[in-house]
Amino acid sequence: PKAIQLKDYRPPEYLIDRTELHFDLGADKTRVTSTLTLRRNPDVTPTGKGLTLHGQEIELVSVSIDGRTLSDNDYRLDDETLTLPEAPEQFELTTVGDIDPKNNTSLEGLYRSRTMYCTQCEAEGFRKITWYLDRPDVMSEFFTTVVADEKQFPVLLSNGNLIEQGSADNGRHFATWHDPHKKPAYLFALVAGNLEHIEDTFTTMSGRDVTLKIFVEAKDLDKCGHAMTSLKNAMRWDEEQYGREYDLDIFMIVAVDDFNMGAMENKGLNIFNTACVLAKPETTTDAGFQRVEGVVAHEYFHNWSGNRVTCRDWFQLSLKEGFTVYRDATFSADMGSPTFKRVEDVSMLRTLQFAEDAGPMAHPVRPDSYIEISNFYTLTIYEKGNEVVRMLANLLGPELFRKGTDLYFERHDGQAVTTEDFVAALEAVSGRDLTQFKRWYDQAGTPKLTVTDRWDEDAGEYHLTIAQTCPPTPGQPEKQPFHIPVAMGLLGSAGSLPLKIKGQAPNPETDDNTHTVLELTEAEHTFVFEQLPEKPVPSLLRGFSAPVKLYYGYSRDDLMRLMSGDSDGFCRWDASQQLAIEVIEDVMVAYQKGEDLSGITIDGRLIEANRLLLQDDSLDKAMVALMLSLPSEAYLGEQQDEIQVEAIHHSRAAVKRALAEALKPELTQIYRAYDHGKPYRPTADDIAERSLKNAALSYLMTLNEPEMIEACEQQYRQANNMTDAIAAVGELVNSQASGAETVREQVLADFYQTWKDEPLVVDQWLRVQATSSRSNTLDVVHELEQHPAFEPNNPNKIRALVGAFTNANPINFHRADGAGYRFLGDQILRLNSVNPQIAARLVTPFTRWKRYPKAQQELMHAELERIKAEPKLSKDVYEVVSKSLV
Ligand code: HT7
Ligand code: ZN
Repeated sequence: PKAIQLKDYRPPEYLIDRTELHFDLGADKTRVTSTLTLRRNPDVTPTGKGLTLHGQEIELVSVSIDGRTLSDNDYRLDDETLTLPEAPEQFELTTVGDIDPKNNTSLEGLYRSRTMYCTQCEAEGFRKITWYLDRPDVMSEFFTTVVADEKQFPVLLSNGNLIEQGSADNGRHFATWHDPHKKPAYLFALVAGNLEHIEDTFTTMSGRDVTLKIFVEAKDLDKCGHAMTSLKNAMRWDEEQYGREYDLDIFMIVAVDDFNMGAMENKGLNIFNTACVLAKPETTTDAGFQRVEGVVAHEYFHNWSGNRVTCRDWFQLSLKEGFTVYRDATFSADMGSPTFKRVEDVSMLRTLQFAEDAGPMAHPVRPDSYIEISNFYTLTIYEKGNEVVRMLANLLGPELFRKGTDLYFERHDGQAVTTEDFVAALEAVSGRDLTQFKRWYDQAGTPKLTVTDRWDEDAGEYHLTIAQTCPPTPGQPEKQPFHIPVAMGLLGSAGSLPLKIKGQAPNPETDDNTHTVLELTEAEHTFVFEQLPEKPVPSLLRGFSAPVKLYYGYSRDDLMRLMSGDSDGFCRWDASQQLAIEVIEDVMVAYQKGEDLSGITIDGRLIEANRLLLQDDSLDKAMVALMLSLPSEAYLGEQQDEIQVEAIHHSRAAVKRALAEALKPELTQIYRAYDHGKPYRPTADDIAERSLKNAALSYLMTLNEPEMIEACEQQYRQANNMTDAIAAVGELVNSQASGAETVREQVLADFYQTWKDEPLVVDQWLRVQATSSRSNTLDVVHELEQHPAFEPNNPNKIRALVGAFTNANPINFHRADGAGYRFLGDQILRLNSVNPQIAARLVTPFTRWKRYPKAQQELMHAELERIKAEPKLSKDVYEVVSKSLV
C-alpha cells in the first residue's frame, strides 16, 4: 500500500454544488441513486485528466451525464475509482449503484446494526455508499430521500430538516431531508429503524426553538435522560463560553450497538455508540455517566469546530479533534470537579499518549503522511492536540483566546481549513508571533525537561535552570526547541513564596504574586528568583501546563511538602504519585533480589502522607481519592528503561497491602462512614465520595480478611447503583483470598443472570473478568469467547474482552509462555477481514514490543511476523504491523 503525503495536497479540480441521494433500502441490497451537480473549480488549472470519483464495494448499474446514459467506453471503473476522462466543465452526473449493508461488517459506509440501518462516513466511508469526491474540502448541499418498508423501518432520518414524507408502493414509505449547510461527505448520515425517542426543546440565545430528539430501541428509552440534560448543558455552555449558537431547527442523536468508535458528529444527526449515550444509575457507573456527558458535549461542539469550519484534508484532523477535545474537557471541568478532570486527562496522556509518542507509530499532531487515515484517530491527534490548544489558550489568556476563536469562526465559516489558519487567528488578535509554537504541530515526540537548581543563601537568590530535549521519532532524527510554557511557583516552609524574577516584569495575564509562567524557547534557560527568605521547593508544571516529561531531583521530604502545601491541585497529586513511584521502586529492587515481599516494610513517609490525607476532613474527597490511588502498572512501566511486568505488579501489590495494614483503622472508618443506602446522583461530590469509599474497599480487600469479603458481597447485593456493584465485583474477581472463591462464583453468576439482557452491563461483566490479575484469567477469557454473551464481531464486546485483557491486564497478557500474545495474534487475524479498523487498533500492545525484556520481545515480534505473513492483510493492519517491525 502507498503512503499519502501532505506535500502532495492539491485542491479539487471539480466542485459539487448539489448532491441529491435516493436510497432504496431493499430486503436484500440497497440501491443508491446519486445526482451530483458538478462544475470545474475556477481556482484550479485543469490537469486534463477528467474527473475521478472515489467508490468502493459498489456494484455499478448505470452512469449518465445530463440525462444521457454512458456506455462502457465513456468511463473507467476500478476497485477504488470511477473516472470520466471527458468530463464537461459543468454537468449533472447520475450514478446508480447497489450496495450490501447486511454483509458490511467493517461498520464503515451504510451497514446494519441489529434491526436498523445506519452510516459511518468519517473518514472515508462515504465512498462505500456512492461514487463521490470523498474528501473534506469538497462541500455540498445535500437532499436525501430514503425509501424503506414502513413496518420494519418506521423511522427514516438524515441530515438537516425533514421536507417531505409519505407512502410508497408495497407497504413502503419515504422521507426526504434537506441540509441547507454545505458539508463534506464525511458528515453525511442516514438511519432507518424501528426506534422510539425522547424529545425536548432548547431556546437558543437569539430566541429560536430547537427540537432535540434522542432515538433508541424501545427498551432503552429510560436511559436517555442524562444524555438530554448533557446536550442542553452543552448547548448553553457553547453559547456562553464561545458565542456559538445551534443552526438547524432540529438536533438528533441515534444510539447504535455496533460502532467502531464513541460517536459521530454528522450534521444535525449524531450517531452514537450506545455506550456513550445510554445511562441510568442501575446500569451505568459514574465513569459511564461522565463519559456520556463528555461525548455528547464533544459531538455537539463539533457543530462549529468541525462542521461549520472543517478540515482541508485529513492531515488537519487535530484542527477539529484537538480543539473539540479542549472544548469538551473545559466543559466537563466546569460541570464537575476541575482537578479530578485534569488529573484523569493527564494520567491518560502520560500513560498512553507518551507511549505512542515514543513508539513506532509516533507522529506529529499534524502528521505528514499516512497509509490508512483510520489509524490516525490517535491519542496524539486527540489528547496531545488538546494539550496544544490548551497551551495556546493559556498563553493568550481567556479574553484574547475568546477573541481569537471568534475570529477563527467568523473568518472560516463554511470553509475547509488548516491548523495554520487556526493559529493565524490567534496571532491576529494577540499580536503574538506563534511561529516557534507551531513546532508542536510539526514535531513528534515528548519533550523532556531537565531541571536543576542552586540556592544562594547570602543573596537570597534561587537559580532555576531548565534544559529541553526531544528524542528522535520515525522520520524526525533531530528536533528544534519547542516553545514551552512552564507554570510554577515556589514553596517555603509555611506556604507559597512571593516571586520576583530578575530582569523580568510580571505578566498580568498569567502571573500573581506567587504564580508565574516561564516561557521556554531555547535549549536551556536559567531564571533567577530574588529576595527569597529561605531555600524554596519548586512547584513545577502546575496544572500540567505543557505535555512534557519533567525531571527534577525532588527529595521525598520535598514531595511531602508539595503534597500538603502546594496551591495547585495537580502538583499536589503529582507529588503523591512521585512519592508512591519511588516507594514502589524500592520494593522492586527487593523483588529483583528475590526477597519475600509479604510483610515488607515500606518508607514510612508514604504511610504518613496518606494518613494525613485520610484524617483531614477539610480536603476535597475527590482529591483524597486521587492521591490515595497508586500509579497504575502501565504508568509505572513507562518510568522504566525496560518494563519488568512481574516486578511492577508484585511490588505495587505489596505496597498497597503494606499501606492497607498500616492504615486499616482510617480506611475502615471511611468505608463504614459511607451511607450505602443514599439515593444515587451523578454529581461531582457524590462521585468523589463513592470513589474514596471504593478506594478504601480496594485497599482493605488486599488484607484477605473474611469480614471484608463479606462486606464486599454485601456491597454488591445492596448497591443501588452500578458504580458500587461493579467495584465490589471487581474486588472479588481479583481477590487472592481462599475464602473468596465461592462468593466470587455466586456473584458473577448472579450478575450475569440479572443483566444478561443489557448489552452494556454484559460488557462490564466481561471487562471485569478479563482484567483480573488471577493466574487463570487467560483460560477464563478463552471460555468467555465461547459464551453466548460474547458477540465476536461487535466492537464493544471485542473491547470489553480482548481489548481489556490485552491493554489492562499486564501480568496475564505478558505471560512468559506467550499464550497472551498468541491469543491477541489470533484475534487480530480473525478480525482483519471482518473489521480492519478494529483489528488495527488491537495491534497497539504489540507496537510496544521493544520496551520489554528479550524473551518477551521475541515472542511479540514473532506474532507481528505471523500477522504480516497473512496474504490478505488490510491496509489498516498492514500499516501498524509493518511500522512496528521497522
Ligand atoms: N469524529 C468522529 C470520528 C469517528 C471515526 C473515525 C474513524 C472510524 C470511525 C469513526 N467514528 C467516529 C468522532 C469524534 O471524534 O467526534
Ligand atoms: Zn471529535
